[in-house]
Amino acid sequence: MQVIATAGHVDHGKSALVRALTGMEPDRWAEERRRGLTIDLGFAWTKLPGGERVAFVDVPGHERFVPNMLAGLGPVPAVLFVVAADGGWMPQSAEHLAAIDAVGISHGLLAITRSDLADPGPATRQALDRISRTSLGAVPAVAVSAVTGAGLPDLRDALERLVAALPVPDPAAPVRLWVDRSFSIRGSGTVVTGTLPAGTVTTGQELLLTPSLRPARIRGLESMNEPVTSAAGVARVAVNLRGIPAGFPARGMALVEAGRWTLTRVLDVRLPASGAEVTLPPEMTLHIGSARTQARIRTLGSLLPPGPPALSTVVRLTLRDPLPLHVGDRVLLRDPGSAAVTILGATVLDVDPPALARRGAAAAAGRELAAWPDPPSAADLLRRHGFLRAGALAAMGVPATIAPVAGGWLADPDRWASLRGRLAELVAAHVKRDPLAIGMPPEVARAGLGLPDRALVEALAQGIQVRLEDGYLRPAGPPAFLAPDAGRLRELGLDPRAIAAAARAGLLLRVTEQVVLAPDAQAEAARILAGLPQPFTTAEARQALGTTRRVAIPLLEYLDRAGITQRLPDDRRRLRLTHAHALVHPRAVRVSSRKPAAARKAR
Ligand SMILES: Nc1nc2c(ncn2[C@@H]2O[C@H](COP(=O)(O)OP(=O)(O)OP(=O)(O)O)[C@@H](O)[C@H]2O)c(=O)[nH]1
Ligand SMILES: [Mg+2]
Repeated sequence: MQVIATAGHVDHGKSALVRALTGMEPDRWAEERRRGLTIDLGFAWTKLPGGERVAFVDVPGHERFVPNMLAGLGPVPAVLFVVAADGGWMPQSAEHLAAIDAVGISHGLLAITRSDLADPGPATRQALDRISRTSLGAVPAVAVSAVTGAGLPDLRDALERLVAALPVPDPAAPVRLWVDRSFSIRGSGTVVTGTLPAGTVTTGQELLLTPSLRPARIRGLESMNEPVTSAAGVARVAVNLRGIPAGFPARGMALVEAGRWTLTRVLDVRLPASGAEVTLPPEMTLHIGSARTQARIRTLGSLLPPGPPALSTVVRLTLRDPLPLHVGDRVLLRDPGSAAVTILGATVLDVDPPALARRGAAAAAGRELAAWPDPPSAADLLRRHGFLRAGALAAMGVPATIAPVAGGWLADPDRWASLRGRLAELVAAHVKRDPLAIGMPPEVARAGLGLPDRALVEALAQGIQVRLEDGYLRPAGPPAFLAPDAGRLRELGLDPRAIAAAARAGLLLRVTEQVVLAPDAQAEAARILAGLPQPFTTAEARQALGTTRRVAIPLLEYLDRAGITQRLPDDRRRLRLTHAHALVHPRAVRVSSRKPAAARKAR
C-alpha cells in the first residue's frame, strides 16, 4: 500500500479529483461540504488497475489552513500536485510546493484539473517549470477533468507507475506514527489514525504516546476500514488503544516504540545555504509529521553584530514541546507572521546537543556541525560527544558502526586513544607523588578524566602500562621500583619504626633501611627477571626493572636472601628453578611469598 497527499491552491479541484479516483468523499465535515471548501484533512482510498492499493490524504488549499495541510503532508512519501487549467499557478501552489521541497519529498505527479474549462497547456508548462526546481524534480503531468472523467485512466496509469517506483520502507524500522485524528468508538474506546511511514504495528504491541510517554497497547488495528492484525509502512492505519482515555490523544502526538526515539526539546539543525537575504526571526513554527510547535532559534557561529540573526547554516532550536526525533530527520520551519512566505527545510544533526556554556562554544559548534555530512554518522556524533551509550545512539536513529569499548559504551577512537595516554600519565604521577600508596582508586581516575562511567576506566587500563589489581590502578612493571629516597620518606612521616611496622603488616616491602618499595615489588621483580635470558648481570636486571643502582643492588640482594634469585660466582644471577616455574602464574608467587590481601583488608 502507498499513501499520497494532494497539494495545490484552494478550489483547484483536489477533493473533486480524489472523489473521482476513489468514489469516496474526502470532505468529512458537513461544513466543508456546505461551503465547498476543505478545512481539515480528508482520507480516501482505492485499488489501482494493477491491484496496488493507494490511499490519499486530501489537504486544504486555503491559506488559513496551511498548518492542516502540513500535518497531512508531513509523513507521506509522495504527492499528487494539483493545478487548475483555468486557474494557473497561484500563491498556495507556490506555498505548498515550498513545503514539499522543505520536507524533501522527491516523488510525485502533476494533475492539471478542470481541463474541460481551459487549455491545460500553459498551466502545465508553468507548473512543471516550478516543480522541476524542487526536491520533486521532473514529474509526469496528466490533464484531467473530474466532471467529464477525461484523462482519469491516464492518471490511474501514471499513479500506478508512481507507486511502483516508490521505495519500500524497512518493515523493521522504528515505529513513529504521527496522530492526525483521534476519536472514540462506543464499546472499543480510543482510536487514533495516521500515516505509518515505515516499520510495523501489530495488535498486542505496546507503544508510547508522546510527549507524555503514556504506555498504549494496540487493542485492534484497521487499514482502509479493514481489520488487520499487523500493518507495515507505508500505510494508513487506525489504531484502537488500550490504556489511553478517550479525548486524550491529539494531532501532533505520536505513537513510538520504546527506546527507539529521542524525545527532545533541544536540537541542532542545518538549513540550506540560500543566500544572506533571508533573516531568521527569533522564533518560528516547527513542523514535523503531524506535529507543530514553537521553536526558539539560536544561530550558531554567527559573526554578525547583534540584531536579528542572519541565515546561517546551523542553528540550535529550543522547542516549546518535546518531540520524538532522530538524527537525519527533516523538519520544516515556518514564519506565519512574515509578509513573505517563509518555509525552510532543515536537517536534524543532533537531538541531544551539548550545552553551549563556554564563551565561543556556539561559534565552535557552528563550525564543527557545518562540516558534517547529511545525514551524520555514528563517527560524527561520537567525535562531538566523546562517549555515547549504544542505546542512546540507537534512540538517535544512528546505526552503530563501531564496537563498544566497555559495558555498552561507544567511544570516539581519537578521544579514546588520547585518554589512554592521559590515564597512564595520571596513574604514573599519582604513584610518583606517593610511591607507598597502594595505587589510584578508579573513581579518582574517572573523575580526573571526566569520564561518565567507571567501567570506561577499567577498559582504558587494558592494553596500556596500567593494571587494575585489587581495586586499584597501578603502573604495570618498572615504575613499581621507583623507591622514594630517605628525604621523601621523612616527608611522608615514615621513620624507621613506622616503616618496620608497615612492612610487618604487609603494607610495604622494606628492602633495606633506605629502600622501601610497594608490597608486591618482590613478586613483580621476580616476574620481570624471569623474562630475562638466564643468567643475567646486575646491569641487565637494573635495566629490566627500570630503576636505579641505588634500588637495584639492595633489591637483588634481598631476592637472593629470599631464595628467589641465586648469585653465581661470576656475580651474575639466575632465578631459582622452583620460582621460575611458579612464575608462569605470577599470583602463585605472590600468594606464597607474602599475605598482602588480608593485610589490606585489615587496614
Ligand atoms: N468543470 C470542472 N469543475 C471542477 C473540476 N474539478 C473540480 N471542479 C469544481 O471546482 C470547485 C472546487 O473543487 P474542489 O475539489 O472542492 O477544490 P479543492 O482543491 O479541493 O479546494 P480546497 O480543498 O478548498 O482547497 C468545485 O466546485 C468543483 O466541482 C473539473 O475537473 N472540472
Ligand atoms: Mg478540497
